[in-house]
Amino acid sequence: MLKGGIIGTGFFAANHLNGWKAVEGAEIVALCDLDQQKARAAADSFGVAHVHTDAGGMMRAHGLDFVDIITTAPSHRPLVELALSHGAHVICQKPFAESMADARAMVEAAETAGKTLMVHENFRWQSPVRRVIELVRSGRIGMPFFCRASFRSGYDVFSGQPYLAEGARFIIEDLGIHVLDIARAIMGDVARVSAVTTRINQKINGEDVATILLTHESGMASVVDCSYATRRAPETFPETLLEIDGPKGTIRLDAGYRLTVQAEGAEEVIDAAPPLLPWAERPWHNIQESVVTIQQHFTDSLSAGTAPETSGADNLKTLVLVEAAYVSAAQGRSVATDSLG
Ligand code: NAD
Ligand code: 89Y
Repeated sequence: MLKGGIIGTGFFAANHLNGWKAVEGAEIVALCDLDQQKARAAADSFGVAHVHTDAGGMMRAHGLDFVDIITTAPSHRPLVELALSHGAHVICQKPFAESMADARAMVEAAETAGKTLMVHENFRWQSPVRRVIELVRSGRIGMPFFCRASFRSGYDVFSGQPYLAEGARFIIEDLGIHVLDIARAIMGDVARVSAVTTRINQKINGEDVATILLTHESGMASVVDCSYATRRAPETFPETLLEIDGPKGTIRLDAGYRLTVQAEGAEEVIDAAPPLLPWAERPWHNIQESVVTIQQHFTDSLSAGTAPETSGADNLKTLVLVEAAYVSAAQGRSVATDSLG
């Protein structure tokens, strides 16, 4: 049984704590938050024996195999480097870093330490999305030549996560990052990015609408469109809708997790709704289930000594799309991903 410690017991941490209880092969033995009351409340709710306010102190006290970092991006680099210096493997929430330089430094530090560093990039692990990824990888529609990955909602994310209203950057960095990662998982790595952004909600500082065109290394294209300013019914938060065309057919993931595969003259319609886990709550259950799946993948990767799919090194290729989208939107031009270092 791998022994883990959590750093950060804020808004999203209960999902991680519920998730770890379901994971085979790992357990959480200690929690840490700068705010002792929050850490204590989480420890009481989830039966975790040890509470800390200092991450280094937690690591010295418990000889942890791994650390699960559930803080916002500004603290990721110091905490990841601290965990690696204590010989722990790391799973770290997205967005991995505020800059490519910090992200690369963390990946290099993990390589030097010989430890696993994985990013909690969970949307590609949502079971409906995973079904689509596996269908594409199985060759069912042939080599895809087009993907649309779309996340459009009017859901109020600011009451649970007030920091999302404060930053100069919002939807690409917070949410688009997941949708860009899904496009990569389906269509492969990306050579060029073009983006148009706007802010509809004047009470926030960042952009809440982004329309992004990706040119993949294969030469094929994806459109990634995201909005938190879209009032429509049904409200699809937090579903990513997908449409992928290949030479042999089309795969669509529509609202309500309705998955349609039309290939070689036949049509299959599948109810791909994620299970509602006992502790989960609609509409978050889709995200909540993927937390368990990604944590199990991290644990299995550690046990097998293999690199996780959403490793830190892999995530650099998603993070660069975020950076490229902001540069493109600011400068009104398409941006080559390899021009960003
Ligand atoms: P939050 O601000 O509610 O909680 C973060 C907690 O970390 C706070 O309690 C804070 O005191 C603590 N903290 C910060 N620095 C610390 C340090 N050095 N030592 C110990 N504790 C420290 O944030 P949140 O809403 O829980 O989000 C955390 C991260 O999870 C964000 O990066 C967010 O983008 C991400 N998130 C991911 C998903 C997903 O589906 N993957 C969903 C929601 C949020
Ligand atoms: O922070 C975001 C995430 O990762 O998933 C949804 C979210 O909570 C709000 O956009």
